[in-house]
Amino acid sequence: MAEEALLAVKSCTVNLDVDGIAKAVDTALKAGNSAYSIMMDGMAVGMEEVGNKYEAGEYFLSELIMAGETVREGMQVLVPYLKVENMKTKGTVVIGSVRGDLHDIGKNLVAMMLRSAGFEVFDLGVDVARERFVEEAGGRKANIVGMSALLTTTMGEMKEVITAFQLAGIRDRVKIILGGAPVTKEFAEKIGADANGRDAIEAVKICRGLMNTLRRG
Ligand code: B1M
Repeated sequence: MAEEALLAVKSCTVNLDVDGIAKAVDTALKAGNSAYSIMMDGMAVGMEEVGNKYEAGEYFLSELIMAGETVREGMQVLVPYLKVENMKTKGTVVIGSVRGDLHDIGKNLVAMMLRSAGFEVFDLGVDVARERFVEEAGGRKANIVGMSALLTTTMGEMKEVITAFQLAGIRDRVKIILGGAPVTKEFAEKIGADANGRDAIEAVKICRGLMNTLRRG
């Protein structure tokens, strides 16, 4: 029953059923699936298939856009189920998709998970200029800056953002975590980031760890 309901969420995503996904997500919750599992094993797995169809020439840009809308609808249903652990803020995170990158589903997922883990999150959205990362992180006294990139062509911008923090003289004040499908641990190390998160769960674990290093340091 629970497994079947997850499959229905996945199939709504693959079939771009923007009108049906809210009901499918609700059914999956009632069948006992966690909000996180519905996101990862339902919608994210469906997205993977959408990507494959796009690569195979079966889907085009309009279908990718619809898939994004479908997941957004599904996520709305899940927001109240991602409970905040307790009221005390674990730390402040400024997060965004880097300049040139319009992908935000994974970044939104990370932001949602961080919020539900008790972090205060300022989501700058997509196509975020390096200067804005610096301004917002400085102004909001952020502990952590999170950058997301889904394109091999926008990964390079992550290095530029780090350089902008160095030039502004505040690189030492923040920890920087990267994420997104093409980003690797090696790349993160090479460009001088503090960490790379493979998925939203790992991102939360890393941010907790980074907060501990900041407290100790
Ligand atoms: Co585009 N797209 N897309 N796309 N798109 C990909 C990424 C692509 C792999 C598809 C493909 O060819 N198979 C390909 C990139 C190829 C490459 O660079 N190697 C691609 C392309 C080429 C493009 C365009 C160039 C297409 C065109 O215009 N011809 C264009 C570029 C636009 C731009 O950004 N400038 C484009 C546009 C779009 C849409 C806007 C239409 C839409 C995005 C809608 C939206 O986000 N609101 C879209 C979509 C939907 C996809 C796919 C199908 C799905 C991405 C997704 O949401 N995945 C994608 C193919 C794929 O990934 N299978 C594809 C689900 C999501 C949960 O996973 O984002 O990886 P992900 O996030 C994960 C982790 O990566 C990690 O945690 C998340 C949860 O586990 N993570 C972090 C992410 N950010 C993190 C930050 C962290 C830590 C972890 O810390 C800060």
